[in-house]
Amino acid sequence: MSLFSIKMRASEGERHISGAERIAPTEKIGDVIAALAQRAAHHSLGEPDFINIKLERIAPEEIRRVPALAISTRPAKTIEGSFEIMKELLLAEGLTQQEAEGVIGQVRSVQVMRGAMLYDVASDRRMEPDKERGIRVTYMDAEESSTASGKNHFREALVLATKVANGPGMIAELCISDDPDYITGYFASRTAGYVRLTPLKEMGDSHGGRVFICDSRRGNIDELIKYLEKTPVIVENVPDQPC
Ligand code: WAQ
Ligand code: MG
Repeated sequence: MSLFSIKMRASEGERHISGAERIAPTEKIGDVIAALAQRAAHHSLGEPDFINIKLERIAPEEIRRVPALAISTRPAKTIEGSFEIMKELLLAEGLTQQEAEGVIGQVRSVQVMRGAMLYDVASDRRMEPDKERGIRVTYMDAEESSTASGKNHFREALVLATKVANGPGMIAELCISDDPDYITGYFASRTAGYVRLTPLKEMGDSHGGRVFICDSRRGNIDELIKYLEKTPVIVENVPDQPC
């Protein structure tokens, strides 16, 4: 049976409203398309006037399968407390105080981007070819593709974080949701796993972003970008809920 990449994006005029992606076997594509169309049409950001659903067949030999990162939660009393934990986790990955504070500053102050920043510790520079758009990770899904129309933030984030953590030269990822009512974010790395951090912002704040931290001495940056944007990855053992 063939596998298809299914991508949905919805907008109104220039404004992005919703986007999602799946990898599903032929027999499931009808259900997945229906769920994504529902999701696009009923979004809290408004009704789209353009919905694009694109299907591409994927060669089975191109697909990489990886187990989901181990999940944990480190709740804090305050937002600043969560960022302290984030800093501690960055120091444990070998970043210096200055580097750790630098990347946390970046994710806290970033303007709206479609993708993520890519920060290289070796050169102390951002490596995205397009700094306004960032690096957009695509072609990934959980082994059991969801046909629910609602967004499961946790599940989709765990899939993305697992793909990213397995990239060549990757050290860690920081994430704050841009959804105004979703205040839980995470730190992720191959060694620490997927560490949920909450609260990372105030309710009602629509600021969010991602930083991928890599080391160009440990992996080639062009290969990393190609892997993030193009290599299809299926993540195994993804639960529906954190525990
Ligand atoms: N590739 C790269 N960057 C992305 C992608 C992508 N596919 N999708 C989103 N981003 C960037 C973009 O800058 C967004 O503004 C930012 O990340 C946040 O994206 O365990 O909902 O989709 O409960 O708002 C965390 C779940 C949810 C924590 C994160 O992110 C938990 C979330 P959002
Ligand atoms: Mg969002």
